[in-house]
Amino acid sequence: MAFFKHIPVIPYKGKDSRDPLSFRYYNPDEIITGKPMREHLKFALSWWHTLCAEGVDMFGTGTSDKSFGGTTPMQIYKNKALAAFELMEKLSIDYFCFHDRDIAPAGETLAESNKNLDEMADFIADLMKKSGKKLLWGTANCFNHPRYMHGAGTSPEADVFAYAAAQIKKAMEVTVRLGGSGYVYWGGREGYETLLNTDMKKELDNLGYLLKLTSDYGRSIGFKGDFYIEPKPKEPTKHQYDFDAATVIGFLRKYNLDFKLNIEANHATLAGHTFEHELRVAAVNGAFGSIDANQGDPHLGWDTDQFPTDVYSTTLCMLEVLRAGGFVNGGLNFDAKTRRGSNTAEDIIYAYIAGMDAFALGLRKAAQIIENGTIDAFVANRYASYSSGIGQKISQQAVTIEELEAHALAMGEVKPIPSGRQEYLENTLNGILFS
Ligand code: XUL
Ligand code: CO
Repeated sequence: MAFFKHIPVIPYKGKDSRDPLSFRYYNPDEIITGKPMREHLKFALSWWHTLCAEGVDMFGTGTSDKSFGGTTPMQIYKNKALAAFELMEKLSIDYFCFHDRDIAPAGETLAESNKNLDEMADFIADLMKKSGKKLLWGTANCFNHPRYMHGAGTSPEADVFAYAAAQIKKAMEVTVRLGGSGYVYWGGREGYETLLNTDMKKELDNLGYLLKLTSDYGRSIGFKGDFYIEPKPKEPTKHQYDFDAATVIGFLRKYNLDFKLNIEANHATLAGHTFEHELRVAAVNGAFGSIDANQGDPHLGWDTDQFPTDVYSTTLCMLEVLRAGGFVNGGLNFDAKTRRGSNTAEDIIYAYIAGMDAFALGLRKAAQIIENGTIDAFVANRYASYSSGIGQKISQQAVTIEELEAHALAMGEVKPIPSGRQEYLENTLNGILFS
């Protein structure tokens, strides 16, 4: 069964192509700095936006139908799966990501939901075998149902904690069964609205414990991939505990969790950071893992999950990825949806082409920035004072406070401090971007 019959397999036609159903920059098997583009980028389709989101917002109902011709719940979900694999084939996307409730309908009870999930996991496993497509990561949706209104691991109700643990256990099993290389925790409602009703310490301790219990369980059933927390500062709660990369790293250390981070562009900007800042914080802490690729709108203060088209941002992102050594178990998941008014099947295709080409161009440009070397050389030289003399001793952390004092007293005043050359560097970047 084909749902995108009129859409061909999207070919790479090069940068001068005027065919809107072609890639201009994404050439999956082309080698860039030693490996094929598809391995650098590891694009993933997000099941929830692509196969489930119908364009509902707080002012209106859906504008597109995602039942894919199905009439019963299981038929609808099977058709979603068929559509997902057709899309991945036509777009040359090698991976996908899902929440448990994206791939199978919730039942009346947890047991029934689990049964539906098992049936769909078998169905998807078969499609994976036939197509060679892979699971980048799985997760559990512990935020949508009313039972999670005060959180899952951070709920004041112990029964909710237990339900969430059981739901994550099952999602972990399905992720392992489908060979997932990652498991994501996005703390959907793990946060608070007012301190007046909140025991913050208990909530954080419980959240740490839920992550410990469920990730230990994942290891016990043979999960070899990475666990990730996906930071987000707000939305739906006023204050989410996983605020940003730095906050999450502190949390992981406190609760002794061996996790990495899944950095999302729009969450970074909601936290008042750039995307590349969050990636750098993850990398310098050994926690760079995976990416939710999208972009926000600077004029709207919420998580708009737009397909990423800002090449300046994709370039700086891919520069961080290359410098971090590339993806291991992670990849670029398009946690992005078409605008409510872009409601046709073609719009989904155009959106993925736009996002994939923006990242493919970003990768090409990031590789050029490294090859060009001007920016790296500038940075290395900027810190050259730490390579000899007193600076070298500081770098080696082998200096006494008295030695530093003697050095400062003897110098009189520090010699003129070199410029940071920000504008020159920004122009250097533009020179590479627009060459
Ligand atoms: C929500 C969000 C989620 C996570 C997975 O903002 O980003 O879709 O990526 O739960
Ligand atoms: Co996300």
